[in-house]
Amino acid sequence: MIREALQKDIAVMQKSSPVDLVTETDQKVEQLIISSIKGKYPTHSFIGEESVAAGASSVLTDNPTWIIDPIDGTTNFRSSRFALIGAVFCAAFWPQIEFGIVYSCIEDKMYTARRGKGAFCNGVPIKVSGQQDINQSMVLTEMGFKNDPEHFQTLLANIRTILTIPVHGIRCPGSAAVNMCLVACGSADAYYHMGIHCWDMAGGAAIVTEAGGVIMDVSGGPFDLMSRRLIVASSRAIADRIAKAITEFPVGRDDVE
Ligand code: LIP
Repeated sequence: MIREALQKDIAVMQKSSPVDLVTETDQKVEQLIISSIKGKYPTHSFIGEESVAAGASSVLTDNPTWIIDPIDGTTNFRSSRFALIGAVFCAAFWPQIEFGIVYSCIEDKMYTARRGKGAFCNGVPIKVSGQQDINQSMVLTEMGFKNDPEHFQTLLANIRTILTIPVHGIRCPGSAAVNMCLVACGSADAYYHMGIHCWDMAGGAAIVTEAGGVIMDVSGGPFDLMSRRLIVASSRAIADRIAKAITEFPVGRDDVE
């Protein structure tokens, strides 16, 4: 559906800000995923990006829950048919993430992982680079959260701090889920972000963990799916170094309604 939509004009609607966009395709893909799963598992719960935008709850309960981002990288999708666009879904069987799926649909790469069973790209096992040295690392992050001068100041200061460690480079590819998969398959060594949501992180969290990566909160504490912030890395040494380098800014939580 996403690939087909790219052949046509894409009408974009703004949600909370100019960096928070939705298209008809986001909504259709989410409906398709939810209705397919509901047919098989009628009692399960769902947290979907577009359903939450329309008023549904984003509180994770102890019912088996599917967390869905129909298009992760909507800005890439609408603006330039930029190559990295992911469709994400994962199943969270509280308090654990049971499996994650991220489909990078332009590249036609299907990343999958199941707890304790490894991570794969198009069926081939993947693993993180194992890089331990921050000076040799490629770091990913993203620029968009909200249009707020104070937020931008901290965000840019963090990028400057990381660059001057120094690292090999910083990239902002535009899809949180695909970024996590790039770390999972060793194309990048770390990714940090504040201001994303549980649906951006859940599928990739399963994949990067099963690929041997480290996932933690930006404070250096344990990863919290509802916290809207994370660091993933090829090693604890790199994750800890990034946590030490960056300054936090408030982003709120997904489970506060
Ligand atoms: C997007 C993320 C991206 C981030 C955007 C947004 P969406 O998710 O994947 O990395 O920079 O602000 O959160 O909204 O396209 O699902």
